[in-house]
Amino acid sequence: MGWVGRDKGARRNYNPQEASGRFGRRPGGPCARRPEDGGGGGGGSGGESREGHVVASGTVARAAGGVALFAMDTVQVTAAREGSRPPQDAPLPDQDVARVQLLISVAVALLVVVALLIWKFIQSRKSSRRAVLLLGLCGSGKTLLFVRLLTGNFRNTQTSITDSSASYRVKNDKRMNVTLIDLPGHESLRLQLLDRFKVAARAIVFVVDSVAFQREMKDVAEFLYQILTDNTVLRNAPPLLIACNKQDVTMAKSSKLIQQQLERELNTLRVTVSAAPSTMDGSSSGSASQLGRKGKEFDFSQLPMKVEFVECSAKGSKGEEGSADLEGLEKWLARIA
Ligand SMILES: Nc1nc2c(ncn2[C@@H]2O[C@H](COP(=O)(O)OP(=O)(O)O)[C@@H](O)[C@H]2O)c(=O)[nH]1
Ligand SMILES: [Mg+2]
Repeated sequence: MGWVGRDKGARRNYNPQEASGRFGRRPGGPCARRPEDGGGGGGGSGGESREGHVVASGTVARAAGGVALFAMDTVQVTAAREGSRPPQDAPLPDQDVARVQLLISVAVALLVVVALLIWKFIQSRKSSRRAVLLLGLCGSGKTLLFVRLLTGNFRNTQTSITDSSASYRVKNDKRMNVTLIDLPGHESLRLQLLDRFKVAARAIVFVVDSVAFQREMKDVAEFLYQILTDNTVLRNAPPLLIACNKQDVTMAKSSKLIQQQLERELNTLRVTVSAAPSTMDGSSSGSASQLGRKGKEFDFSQLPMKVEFVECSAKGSKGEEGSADLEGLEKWLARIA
C-alpha cells in the first residue's frame, strides 16, 4: 500500500490510543472491548489480564485483528500529519467549480434583468402621467396663470366652474409637452375634480393668493391637507410647487413666510384631525393617510414628494398689459416635464 513507503515515521510512532482519541472512535465506541472479554480488542495492551497465556494470545490476536485498524489509523495519522483533509472533504474538482461559477453568473444576470424590467415599468408609468394640475382656492389666480403660460397674454377671468386643459410646451432643450389642467377651486367641486385627475398628475402647482394669505390661511391649509393625505397622491408622489402668486402687490406675503405659516397650520390641522378622524377625510373616496412623520413637528420635507416654493405674479408688475413674472414657475415646469 502506498502509505507504507510514504511515511515510515508515522508507522513507527503510531499509538492506537492516541489515534483513537484523536479521531473519536474508541475506547467508548462500539468497538471498545474490556479486558475481561478475553478477546482481542482493537486497542489496549491486554497486559492487565489475570492469566499469562491469555495475555500472550490476546496480544497476538489483537496484533492480528488490529492490522486493518492499524492500517486505517495510520492513513489518517499520516493525513493529519501532512495537514491534508480526509478524502470526503477534498476540494471540488475544476469542473464543479466552473459549474458553480456559471450558475452564480446566470443568477446575477437574471437579477439584473428583473431589476431593469421593474425600473422600466416604473419609468413608463411615470412618463404616462403628463398632467400638471393647477390647484388652489378660488381667486388665487389659477386661470390667469393658465392663460399667461399658454398665451403670454393677460385676460380678465371669471370664476371657473369646470376644468380647462391645454397642451403646454415647456421651455427647455427637449421642448416636451405637458397637459396643463386648471381646476376650479370651489369647495363643492375641488375634491371631486381632484379624484378625477390625480391619477394622471405628473406634478401639482398649488396656487396661493399671497395678498389674502393671512385671512385665508386656514382654508389654504385645509385644501392642502386634503391633497397631501390622499393615498394616490402619496403613492405617485408628484412634485409639488406652491406658487405664491400676486407678488406684484406690495402687501403680498413672501414665500418664506407662507411656508412657515403653512407648516404650522398643517401641524395644528394634523392634531385636530387625528383627534376626530371622521370629520375631515383626505379625499372624497375616503382613502386618506397620515400627514408627515408621527411625533415630529410637520414640515414639508417629511412628504414623499419634492415640495418647492416660488414667488410669482400672473398679472405683472407693470399693470394688466405688463409681462407676468412667471420665471420660477416656468423653470420648474421645464424640470418636471
Ligand atoms: N394683482 C394681481 N392680481 C391677480 C394675479 N393673478 C390673478 N389676479 C387676479 O385675481 C383674480 C382671480 O384670478 P383667477 O385667475 O380668476 O383666479 P382663480 O379663481 O384661481 O382661477 C382676477 O381678478 C385676476 O385678475 C396677480 O398675479 N396679481
Ligand atoms: Mg379659475
